[in-house]
Amino acid sequence: MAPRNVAANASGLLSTELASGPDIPYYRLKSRISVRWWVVLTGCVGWPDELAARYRDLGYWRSETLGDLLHEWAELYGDAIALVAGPKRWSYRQLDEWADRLASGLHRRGIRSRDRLLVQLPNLAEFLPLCFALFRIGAIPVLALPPHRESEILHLAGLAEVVAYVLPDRHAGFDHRDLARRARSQIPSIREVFVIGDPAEFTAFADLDDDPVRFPTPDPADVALLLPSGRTTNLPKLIPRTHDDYAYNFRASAVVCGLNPASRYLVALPIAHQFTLACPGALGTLHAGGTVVMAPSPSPDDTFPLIESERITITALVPPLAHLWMDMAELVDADLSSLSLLQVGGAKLEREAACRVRAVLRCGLQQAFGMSEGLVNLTRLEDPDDVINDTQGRPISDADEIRIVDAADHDVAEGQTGELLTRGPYTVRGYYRQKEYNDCVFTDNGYYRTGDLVRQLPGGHLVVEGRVKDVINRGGEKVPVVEVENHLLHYPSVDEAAVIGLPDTLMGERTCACVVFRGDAATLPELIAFLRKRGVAAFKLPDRLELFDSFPRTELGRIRRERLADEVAHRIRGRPQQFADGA
Ligand code: J2J
Repeated sequence: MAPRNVAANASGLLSTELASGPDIPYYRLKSRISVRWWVVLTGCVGWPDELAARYRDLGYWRSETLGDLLHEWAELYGDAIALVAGPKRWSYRQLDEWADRLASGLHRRGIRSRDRLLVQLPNLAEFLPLCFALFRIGAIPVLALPPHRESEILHLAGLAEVVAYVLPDRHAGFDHRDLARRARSQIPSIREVFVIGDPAEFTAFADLDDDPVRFPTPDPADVALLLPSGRTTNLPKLIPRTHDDYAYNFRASAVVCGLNPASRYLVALPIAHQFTLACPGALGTLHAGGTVVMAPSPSPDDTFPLIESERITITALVPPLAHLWMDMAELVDADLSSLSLLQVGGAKLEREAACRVRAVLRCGLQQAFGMSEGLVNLTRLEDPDDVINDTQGRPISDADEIRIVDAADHDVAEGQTGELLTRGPYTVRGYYRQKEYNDCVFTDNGYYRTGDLVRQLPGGHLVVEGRVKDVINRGGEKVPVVEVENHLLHYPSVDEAAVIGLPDTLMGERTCACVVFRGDAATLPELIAFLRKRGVAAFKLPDRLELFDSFPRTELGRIRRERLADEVAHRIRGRPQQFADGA
């Protein structure tokens, strides 16, 4: 099979539901129960005091801030190379100084503690010092992904009331400054736009440089960053991650992956994604004293030469990219011998592909099943082959609590499939500014409802069997169906729209827009052009269009999506598969 267009598309990964409710000081609403609400960043939910104390006593949380951690690493690892991007390299000390100078420069431009900044950067060196500079000030990066467009950007910027937007001039053929113009005209809180490259009328990122000053250390229990979630069916919600919890997330992941100063991690997927940033990702590698190497894209054209020249030892991919790498490795003569571990996650890696990884790429495989909300499951380096091939790993922390429940929230019998609920020292207790939604997605005793259907093997490993949430997992990129449907409904002749997932050998799932038109039907290219114009990210565009006269509905009027999927499957059996990208 020819895996076309995968590298171009598999560079996002996330999404979710429209902002609701004002900035409510939750600690007032819930103060009767023993929950700590951060007074500092309003709209966030903390861990109960007793639990927070326990996590501290047991050493999961070390009361460190992410900004100070880089100082520590600079002390420990000094002149060792921390970061490589293109021909440039930075030692730990240089990275530390860069972050300090940037923090001063940002502060001079008015960035203060608890300010939120929308950071939308591809795999550029600047990403890391920028995040550390913000961590030091106590300002909070909101990490958008490079493929996000107007739809997500305006939503995230408005939801977090960001004061600034940091972006590249152009990336992947797209001029991000146009996006900045629209964001600045529509989001009144945006005061500054910092551009890496040609700034046009905005401020050049390169000018953010000033003599270092020390900032008051933020509270380690406070929010360090906000990540968009792929959990919900509409526009992204934001996940608050604290210094304490995030540090533990990448520390524990680095231990499971056996990272050490000789580790050389290739950032192939977008660095802004939780998998690439902290599982163990770039931050886990820095924690271990290793080297982080930026790849401009995950395509073999960019990554294979880097693996060879930089002697990469570990990297992370989503399944469609793992397929692409294997296909290419069989075709070209690339020296990938330094690679000792390939992590594959974001979507399920089928057994056949898992077996092929080791045979073709001649490296170890680790299956990863994580979520930006927290919980990370990894297979262990020492697990038997069958466990690595057939499971999506087990929790990285002995403090991770999981339950597998039926529709009535009762624990299923051992080995049975049910929805995975989880809580622990690095799993959030609530989305940012989402009081009502939080009441649905978190149980009264703080478990996060993942929406994933899993079963657990006696050794603790989980097998992902499906999902209950209405999100399509398109090769690791999460397509929120309601958001896309709402955009489709704006097309003049669309009467009704339902987006469903179709099974696909390469991507796991692809998207199909089922549409009832009034009057003239549009073609798929016409709908795609329309969605693009509305600022919908490329990975959310439908792969296929199917026309209906009307939708099957329940007595309550809800669309029967499973019937639609059956009908489309029936139609496909009658004619060859034809997706928008020609696959
Ligand atoms: C099946 N589904 C999977 C897998 C994720 C670390 C950190 C974040 C993510 C991530 C990640 C899956 N098999 N192996 O993968 O390793 C689906 C689940 C999950 C959702 C989270 C990692 N790995 N998923 O993917 O926030 O449905 O984080 O709830 O983007 O991806 O998506 P996201």
